[in-house]
Amino acid sequence: MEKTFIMVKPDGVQRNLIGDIVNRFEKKGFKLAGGKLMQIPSSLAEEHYGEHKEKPFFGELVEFITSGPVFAMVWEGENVIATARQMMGKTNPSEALPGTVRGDFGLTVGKNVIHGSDSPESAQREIGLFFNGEELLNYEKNDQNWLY
Ligand code: DAT
Ligand code: MG
Repeated sequence: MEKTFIMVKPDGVQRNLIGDIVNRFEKKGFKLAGGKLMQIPSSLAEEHYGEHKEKPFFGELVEFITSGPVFAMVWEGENVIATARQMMGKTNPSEALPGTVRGDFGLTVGKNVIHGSDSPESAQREIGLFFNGEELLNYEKNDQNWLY
């Protein structure tokens, strides 16, 4: 089953949004494979956001994502990568629709509450950066027969 990397950013943790965000993915029917509260070291932040190294906002981005604890998660389910991006809303919260995480909770692109992998390649890469094998659980869930 497809997996994706989702992270509540430092602003979301400080604003008590972990529960709401986890709740959305749970209720949708996705399965939590792993999750942890962590403070990201600069080296990991720079690698995670490597594709943006040349952008003018790179320094700010790394500073922000390392500024406090994040809640990192792996969610599993059919089409979870693309569906999670829809549930997050557009990168700039001013363009994100109501009903999405960024549309409901964000105001500015610099503090947009949530990260989610944008493709199967980034999902695999990001899950590998943040989680080791033992931290990801493979288990049965009773709701699955009602979802698939
Ligand atoms: P996303 O997080 O939707 O995948 P992205 O990969 O293009 O968006 O950018 C990564 C993060 O960088 C984004 O969540 C917020 C920040 N960012 C993007 N564009 C920005 C900009 N123009 N100014 C400031 N920060 C920006
Ligand atoms: Mg991105």
